[in-house]
Amino acid sequence: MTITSDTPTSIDSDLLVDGVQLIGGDWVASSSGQTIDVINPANRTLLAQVPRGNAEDVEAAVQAAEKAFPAWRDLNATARGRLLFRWADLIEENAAALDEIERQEVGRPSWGPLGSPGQLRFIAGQTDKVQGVSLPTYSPDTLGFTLREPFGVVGGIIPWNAPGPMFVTEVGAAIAAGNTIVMKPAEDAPLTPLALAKLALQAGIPAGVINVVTGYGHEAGAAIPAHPRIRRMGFTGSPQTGALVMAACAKNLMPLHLELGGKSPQVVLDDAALDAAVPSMVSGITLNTGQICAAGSRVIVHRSIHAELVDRLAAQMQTVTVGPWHQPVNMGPLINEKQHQRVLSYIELGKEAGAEIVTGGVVPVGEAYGNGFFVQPTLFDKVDPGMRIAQEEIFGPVLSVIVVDDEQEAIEVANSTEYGLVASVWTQDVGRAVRMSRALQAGQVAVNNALGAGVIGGPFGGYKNSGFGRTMGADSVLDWTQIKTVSMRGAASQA
Ligand code: TXE
Repeated sequence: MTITSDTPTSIDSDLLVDGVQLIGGDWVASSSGQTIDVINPANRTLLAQVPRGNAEDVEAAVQAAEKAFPAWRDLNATARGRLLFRWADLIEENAAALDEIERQEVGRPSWGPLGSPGQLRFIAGQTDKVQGVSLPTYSPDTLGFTLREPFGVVGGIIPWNAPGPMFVTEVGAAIAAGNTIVMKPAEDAPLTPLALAKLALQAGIPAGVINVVTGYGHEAGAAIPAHPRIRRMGFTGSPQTGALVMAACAKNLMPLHLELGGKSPQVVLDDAALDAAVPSMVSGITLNTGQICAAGSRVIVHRSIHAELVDRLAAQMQTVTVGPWHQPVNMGPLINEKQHQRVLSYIELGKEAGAEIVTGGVVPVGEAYGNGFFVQPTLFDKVDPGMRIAQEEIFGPVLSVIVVDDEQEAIEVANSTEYGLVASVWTQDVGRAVRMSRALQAGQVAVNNALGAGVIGGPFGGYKNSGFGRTMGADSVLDWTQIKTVSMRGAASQA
């Protein structure tokens, strides 16, 4: 296929928000008046500008969220749910426009119909299922029960790799529980979150319930966990930034959940059905150019099928076409220069450590790739479990193959990183699948699939350094509540 460079240079959509952020239902500039350019990473053309928000803007957003909170908290749960369902309907109706915005700012080919409305509907259905329990009491004159209540104004910080789904699931769960929120999207991909916030207003979610302050992490981002009147936080991003956010929360004694990176193992046992496994494993590391926290970046394979698997993975990877997002390609560019350098330097590290490149490992050349942050999907063989490419999150389309001799060794290698987000196992034996599902240290285990996709309402989150707390499922809504125990008796009761 011929790749050409006729990448569009603008977004033609009513949902595009340019130059403003959302505070209390108003679209406003930053108090500094400064802006940040948002570019298409396939060709570095300017898509829009967003305000360079700061602590002053976060303060304004907190005030707007405080104003909106009492009425939102007191709205009955059915009515709150109905507004979230309406938001999901609008997201579905505008799926094509949202997909175009997200594709252009992230630089990826279409993922097809967005999963966000389904996840949001699941969350919307939880609003009237936030329940307490009745409790035993020492005296029959007393009633004891718990209430689950929102925290008040909460904050969220999300990354750039899947800005739409992350915005919807974080905001959806927080407001389903009755909180009002101040969100800070990533500076590289704020346009989809702003478009989604616009749809939330159209759906009738009141002004001030969702506020979006755009800007850099060290400015607008840092101001959120540092804010004394924000009561809880959700953060998705790198472990390093997650630790900074957690330290800032600690100063304010603010609880939070963290969804950090991964180094997901793909354990391929000797009875795996390779015809299905190979395409799935390759798409698991090339989807979104490998910039997915769940990406299955380590293949841990039984020695008896190692050679065959490597041949098949290489052949499959070579069918992945790389190019500008609008082409019928499978894989777009990386998000930015920093990420490009990071991935290329990990490829160098792998080579220096003695791993062998089977395919890829280079930047594609040609007119179409001139300005974009492209890299070919890369397969490393002869990887030792201790190598940095086998231990650290690369966040790019780089797959490392590690050979093992038995199931026990596979488990040990799979569990040998600091991460524990997703783990896949490929086998036709149910007994082995059960054993592996229990033994793998990960928040999600996927049997005969990569990425752990296909579940609606599955709680998503990490073990070990991949984080704590859960997004997406019913538990995510409960995570945004605090529990109050009430004991109650008549005024004249003696008990
Ligand atoms: O992440 P950051 P970056 C991993 C992945 C990637 C690496 C670096 O390995 O290569 O992280 O990516 C905001 N206070 N993941 O630098 O810094 C920032 O503005 C408050 C995995 O983009 O974590 C953005 O909104 N906020 C991950 C968000 O944090 C701050 C997805 C994430 O940026 C801040 C992304 C600060 N001091 C990267 N500094 C996943 N789990 O999917 C930055 N931010």
